[in-house]
Amino acid sequence: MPLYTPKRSPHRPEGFDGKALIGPHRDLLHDINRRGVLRGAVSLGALTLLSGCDISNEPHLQSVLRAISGWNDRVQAWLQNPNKLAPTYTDADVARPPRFNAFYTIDQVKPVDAASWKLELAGQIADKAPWTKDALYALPSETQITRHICVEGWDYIGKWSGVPLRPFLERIGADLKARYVGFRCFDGYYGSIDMATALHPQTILATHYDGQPVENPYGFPIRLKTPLKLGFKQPKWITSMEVTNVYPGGYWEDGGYNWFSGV
Ligand SMILES: Nc1nc2c(c(=O)[nH]1)N[C@H]1C(S)=C(S)[C@@H](COP(=O)(O)O)O[C@H]1N2
Ligand SMILES: [Mo]
Repeated sequence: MPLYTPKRSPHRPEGFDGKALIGPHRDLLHDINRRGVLRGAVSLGALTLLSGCDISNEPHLQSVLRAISGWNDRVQAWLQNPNKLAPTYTDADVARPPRFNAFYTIDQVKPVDAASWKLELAGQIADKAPWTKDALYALPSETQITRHICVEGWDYIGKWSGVPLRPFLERIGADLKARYVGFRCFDGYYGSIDMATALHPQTILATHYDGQPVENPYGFPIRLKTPLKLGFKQPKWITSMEVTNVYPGGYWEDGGYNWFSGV
């Protein structure tokens, strides 16, 4: 028995007719592909696959496309910036509480036991000793107020604090020339990012939201936070981290979605 019941299936719904549906959205899709930030054609099928969007639900589909298109615009703006820093916002913009999402509903979220929880390390890392929550929470921390964007067609501004990934990788003796950093999660979710994103100053292992420890539905005790990637690239309730040259894939990516999904 799986622990969690997926709220959507990584398969095309029966009777999927991409051509008929694409009509009214042709311009938006064309726009997204022309700007090409997603690196590879975005098809309506891929979008519905990821978002679990009911493709007969036109308003929803439209909002998904708009969210991606808007995100593309912002990404373009960052690319003009030599430091490639994502925009940051003010305290007044912060959503309280944050908005929950997972591949199952919030009532199915299982508690992580703080005392027995450990961050396991694997792959091209010199010091693979596991980390306790207290040891991680004691490391120097940085705060960012950035926008979280989910391909389902919504976003919010959040205030996340935590351990910047780069100095953490250096500290544990990770091979910074490896290609991927992969994560496994308490709920069976998994994901991976490219090393450039892992080393970016706005990529952190978030321990706090709005000054309080990250609450359970949002990934206690640590979750990845980076404004350079879409929401699904930011695993919550991380239990292990691996540095590797072997493509680790991800929960949605293995269902056919764009792995890069970011800057
Ligand atoms: N472990 C785990 N991490 C996950 C997910 C998940 O289902 N399980 N969903 C992802 C998606 S699609 C989004 S949009 C964000 C939502 O993060 P939030 O609940 O903090 O807003 O978590 C991401 N990380
Ligand atoms: Mo998401």
